[in-house]
Amino acid sequence: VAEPALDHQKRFEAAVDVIKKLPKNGLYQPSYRVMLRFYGLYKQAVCGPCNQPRPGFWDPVGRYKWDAWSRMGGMSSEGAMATYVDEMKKVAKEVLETLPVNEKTA
Ligand code: ST9
Repeated sequence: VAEPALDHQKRFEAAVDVIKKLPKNGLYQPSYRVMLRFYGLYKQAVCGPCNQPRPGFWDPVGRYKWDAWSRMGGMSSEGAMATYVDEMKKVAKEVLETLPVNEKTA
């Protein structure tokens, strides 16, 4: 039986890899909200809690990213990895369910 923490990490790495390999412009366009949610979980999993200063007025994108990361608070790295995988599965399921069925042959 595999170490549960290691298991989380493997699944997380696989999920990260899938997301990195998705085409930028596919059938499904995630909202900024969804992207920021994954971003926050990713940073928390990889870097731990956000302890950087919030970017200033001239970097609105940086501030959105910082906010998404900070929102994770003190969540553990393992918790962030597990949540990232769970939410990716949920989104993938939703996407696959809404894809048009155009292969009906019967
Ligand atoms: C489509 C296919 O339509 C339809 C069927 C698909 C069915 C399966 C669906 C699965 C759903 C998954 C949901 C997607 C949600 C998208 C989340 C995006 C975040 N995760 O190295 P950099 C950080 S597909 C989170 O410069 P890359 C990294 O730390 C059509 N964050 O860029 C850095 O921040 P900072 C839709 C990550 O490597 C910043 O991002 N296609 C991850 O060139 C930039 O990193 C898509 O949605 C990660 N895995 O790009 C494409 N990796 O600077 C989604 C890095 O602060 N993918 N970061 O350190 C992408 O947009 C990019 O691959 C990327 C990384 C942004 C995740």
